[in-house]
Amino acid sequence: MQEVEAYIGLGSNLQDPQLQVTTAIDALEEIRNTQLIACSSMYRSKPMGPASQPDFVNAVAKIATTLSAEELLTALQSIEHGHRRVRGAQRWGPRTLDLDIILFGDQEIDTNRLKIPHSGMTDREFVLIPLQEIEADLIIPGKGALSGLIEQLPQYELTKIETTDVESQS
Ligand code: A4P
Ligand code: MG
Repeated sequence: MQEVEAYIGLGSNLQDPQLQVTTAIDALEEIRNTQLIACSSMYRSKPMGPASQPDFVNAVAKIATTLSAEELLTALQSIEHGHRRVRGAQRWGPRTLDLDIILFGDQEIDTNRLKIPHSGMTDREFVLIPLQEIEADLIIPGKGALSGLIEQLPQYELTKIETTDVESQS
C-alpha cells in the first residue's frame, strides 16, 4: 500500500496526562509500517463537554504509514487499551488517553467505524492550534485552509505547556 501522511490527535485528562501523552507519542513510533514525523508541543485545554472534569493535555502528531486507515485505528485503539482506558458511559467524559485520526492523507472516509477528517476537528482549538504548529499551510479535505478555520475560532483558552521533556519539531 502507498505511504500516507496522517495526523493523530492525542488527549488525556486523567492519571498524569502529560505522561500519558508523552508515552503515547513513544507508542506511535512502535506501530508497524509507521514512522513518527513530527509532534506538536503539549497544550493544556479546558474540557469540552462536562465541565466537572480535569483540564486536558492535548497534542497532535504527524506520522507516515503504509497501513490503511482502519488498520491504523486498530493500532491506536490497542495503544489506548494499553493505557488502561476504560470507556465510561458519559459522553466526552474523562479519559486516560484518547487517540483520534484527524486526517489521513487527503482521504475523506465516512463509515460506521471511521469519520475522516475527524468530525469535531474544525471547531476544536485543541486540535487546530497544535496542527498549525506542525503544518501551518495545511488544507483540510472538504473544509478548506487550516488558517481560515483558525480565524473562525471563537476566542480560545489554550495554554502551551513549556517543557523540555517533549521535543518540539516542525
Ligand atoms: N471513530 C470515528 N472516526 C474516528 C476517527 N477519525 N478517529 C470512532 C478515531 N476514532 C474514530 O471513539 C468512539 C468511536 O469513534 C471509535 O470506536 C471509532 O470507531 P471513542 O474514542 O471510544 O469515544 P470518544 O472519544 O469518547 O467519543 P467522541 O465523541 O469521539 O469524543 P471525541 O470527539 O474524541 O472528544 N476536551 C478537551 N479540552 N480536549 C479533548 O481532547 N476530548 C473529548 C473527546 C471531549 N472533550 C475534550 C477532549
Ligand atoms: Mg476518540
